[in-house]
Amino acid sequence: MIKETTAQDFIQMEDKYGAHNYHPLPVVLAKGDGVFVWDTEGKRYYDFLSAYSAVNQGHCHPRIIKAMTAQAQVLTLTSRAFYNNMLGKYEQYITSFFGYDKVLPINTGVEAVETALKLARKWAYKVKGVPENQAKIIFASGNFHGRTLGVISASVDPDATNDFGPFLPGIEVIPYNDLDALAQALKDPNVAGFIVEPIQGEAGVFVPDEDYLPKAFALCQENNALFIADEVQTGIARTGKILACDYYDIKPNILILGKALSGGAMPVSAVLADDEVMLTIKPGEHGSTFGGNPLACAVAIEALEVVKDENLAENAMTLGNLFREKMNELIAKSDLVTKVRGKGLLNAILINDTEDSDTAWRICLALRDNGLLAKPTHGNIIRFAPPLVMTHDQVLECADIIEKTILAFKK
Ligand code: IF1
Repeated sequence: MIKETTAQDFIQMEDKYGAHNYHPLPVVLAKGDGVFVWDTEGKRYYDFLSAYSAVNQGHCHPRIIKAMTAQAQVLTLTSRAFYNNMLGKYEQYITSFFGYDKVLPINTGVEAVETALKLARKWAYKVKGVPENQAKIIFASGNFHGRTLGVISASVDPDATNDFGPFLPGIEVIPYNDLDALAQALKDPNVAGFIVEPIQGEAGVFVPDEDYLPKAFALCQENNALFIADEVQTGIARTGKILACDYYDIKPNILILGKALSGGAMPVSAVLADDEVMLTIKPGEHGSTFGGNPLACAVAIEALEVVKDENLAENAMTLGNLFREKMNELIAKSDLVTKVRGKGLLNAILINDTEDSDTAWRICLALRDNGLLAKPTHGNIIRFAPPLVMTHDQVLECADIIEKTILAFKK
């Protein structure tokens, strides 16, 4: 009799054969469809993490999978050594979709961030006239832009930086949501740009003051510095608009996208900019083997078409308001939850405990038992970010699950 591989077996295999660079919630998933995922025992859960906003369109969206499997049987990768019949079509589509002259296609979010930083430096030397190797880039404290040595050089999180030094020079970190600090930093004529998340996801879904982003954008314009928006997590309809920057009518000089650009089917990221910035990089100065591969082009076009056709931004806006309304009702009933914050369907609740407590973790274990998967971003903050294809009734059902779990929870 062949022994059935149990969930515990899968966990032990990962422990034995995989790097220990994560601490996953103990659940082993085997299937995803829309807002649901199923574990190896067939138990169904609402996915309230959406792979950190990569499956905004829902797990295994049929249109995206159809486009992917069709292209996969024809041509997946040519490398950029040659032209192909998908890249130009995708480039025309995505630059028109977001309103930019050009796109530099890449793969993961952090590669897109690194690409944006290289573009900003190149522009600083070639256009702004910053002296060689003197370019500076301003980051916001509490940022999360990925895991490469370049971007962790701007991190203030010890877990992201300990024992990974030395770090990249030419970086200045200022407080998030602080316009005076930005104005002061921009006085340096060698500043190439300011990179910022419209909402800081990993930091705990920090929504800045309403005037922060528009005034930050204006300060950058006044000081001839590039405003660089990292919308890897907030983009693609997550916050109730196609881009979080759309709330403020600002067009970033450099726009960074990832995650849901593929609907979670495969790594697809992109950097968009107008010619003055984008054409500073010449042939042979930057690239990637898989950047803009035909399979990614087919997937990304369909993923964006789904966002448009299914009105996912409007849905995220409406259901996000409903979700925060229900969380505020819960806050009135429980002293365990003290605040809810977010925009659209990127939200988080604050738990009444210290950042180093395991309360939020234990609440997520209880939520798992009640059929909803979420993960803390810190010991006292739980992020709630379901796929944007949720229905009104499903949001109400999930709010009930969260309320039931919180009210029954013993610290
Ligand atoms: C993990 C965090 C979220 C991002 C923003 C760039 C990237 C990310 C605003 C890099 C990636 C992911 C990474 C993922 C968990 C998740 C995350 F917890 F790590 F911080 F969402 F908040 N800019 N965020 O959020 O994109 O290279 O990963 O494609 O497990 O590290 P990537």
